[in-house]
Amino acid sequence: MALQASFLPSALSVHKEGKSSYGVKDTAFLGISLSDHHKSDFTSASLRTKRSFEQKKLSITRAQTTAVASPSINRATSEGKKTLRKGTVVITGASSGLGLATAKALADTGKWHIVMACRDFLKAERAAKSVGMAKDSYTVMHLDLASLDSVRQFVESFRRSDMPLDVLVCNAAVYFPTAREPTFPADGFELSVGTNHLGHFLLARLLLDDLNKSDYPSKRLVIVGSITGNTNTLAGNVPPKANLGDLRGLAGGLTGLNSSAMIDGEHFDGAKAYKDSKVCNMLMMQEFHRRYHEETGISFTSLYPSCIATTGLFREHIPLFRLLFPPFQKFVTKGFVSEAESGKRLAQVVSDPSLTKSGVYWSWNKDSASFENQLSEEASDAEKARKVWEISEKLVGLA
Ligand code: NDP
Ligand code: PMR
Repeated sequence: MALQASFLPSALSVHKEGKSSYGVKDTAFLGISLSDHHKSDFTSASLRTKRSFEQKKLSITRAQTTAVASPSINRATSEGKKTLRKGTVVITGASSGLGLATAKALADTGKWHIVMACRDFLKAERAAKSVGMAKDSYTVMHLDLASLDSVRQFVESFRRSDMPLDVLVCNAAVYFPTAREPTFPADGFELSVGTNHLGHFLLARLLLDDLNKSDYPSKRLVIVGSITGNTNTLAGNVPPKANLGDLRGLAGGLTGLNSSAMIDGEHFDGAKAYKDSKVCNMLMMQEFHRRYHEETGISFTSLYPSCIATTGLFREHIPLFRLLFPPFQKFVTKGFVSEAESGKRLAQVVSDPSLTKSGVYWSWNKDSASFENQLSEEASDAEKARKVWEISEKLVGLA
């Protein structure tokens, strides 16, 4: 055990005698247990007039925005033909990895204003600068998805900014593969499902109205999914596998007190909690589609951008994993994709006129061509989606 405490990470820990598997990981290194657009010139009949955008500072929430040029622009070509104003996209977790690369890809088109909805204001500002995003192409606004209050305050701040909402991208996520015990932030939900699923669920539900009001030709809600939540794939069969079970833990509030911290009511497993949260993300995308697509015309989509093995998602993993995971994905599974390429893929789902179909889980083949992928049985279970929706509504205070 001394080894374990000193340099062996918990993911490599062996079963303690006489103890249940609680806090003991089956997933060791690489899953082998060692103990065992944009149609640029859309014309729009109803173009918004240019709005001024005030700089706001909310002292309580630290919600901050930087002064930016108005995202709403009407252009007139030399022939007098009106062209599309800039779209406004909110991207959660745009301070690193996929979110940042997507923000950069969209900013580079000059056709999008990016609201970087991030928990660390300074980090997001620095990140935007480090990738060379033009100052007037983005606004940083504070959002901590682990806090329902923060989600509500973000929505208020966003509304006060008077920007339209054309696309919302639920991208942020946390992953705690080596955690031996669950963490419970203010609202009391286990941190990974709380952040990745419940925070986004509340955000998307609250912003649905705003999205619906947009006069943009293609309004979209994109919820980032993953292959590891889909057990119809090899990657999804690396233990621990996603499984929401009968949702008894979720129904119990994921508090770890009188109920489990896990959706299926079983012992805590950080890697499984992440994968379960991705199943929720993909189920919610489809449930949004079933409930709102016809009525609103909003496209609800999810995607697996391929394995971006270099991102901050793996920051809590053991150093050996972080060292070997990128070459493993590059040369063995060949599922690797660079952050820049993944950003282009998500940017397509945000803005490409050919990817407007709703209810789709997008993936890309080896030639970087997008295709409609199949979700696993559980991730496409409509009855489960309805139940997750209803329980989640109660947990976040919407029902
Ligand atoms: P990163 O860790 O690089 O990015 C995650 C982002 O989420 C960061 O900006 C982080 O902020 C933010 N975040 C975390 N917690 C919160 C919170 N409480 N409130 C607001 N923002 C938060 O990981 P990736 O870019 O890899 O992950 C992005 C998405 O891609 C995730 O949904 C992930 O599931 C998905 N994905 C990733 C794959 C991969 O191979 N990497 C493969 C398939 C899907 P901060 O910078 O402050 O830490
Ligand atoms: Mg996985 C085609 C094979 C493939 C792909 C595309 C991925 C993607 N992985 C594949 C295979 C394997 N992986 C195999 C055979 C193993 C066992 C050696 C393996 C292991 C593994 C581990 C330990 N893979 C992982 C981990 C993680 O900790 C990552 C994870 O599950 O995070 C939740 C991960 C991933 N593999 C992927 C992708 C995309 C991930 C990151 C997961 C995500 O973002 O959802």
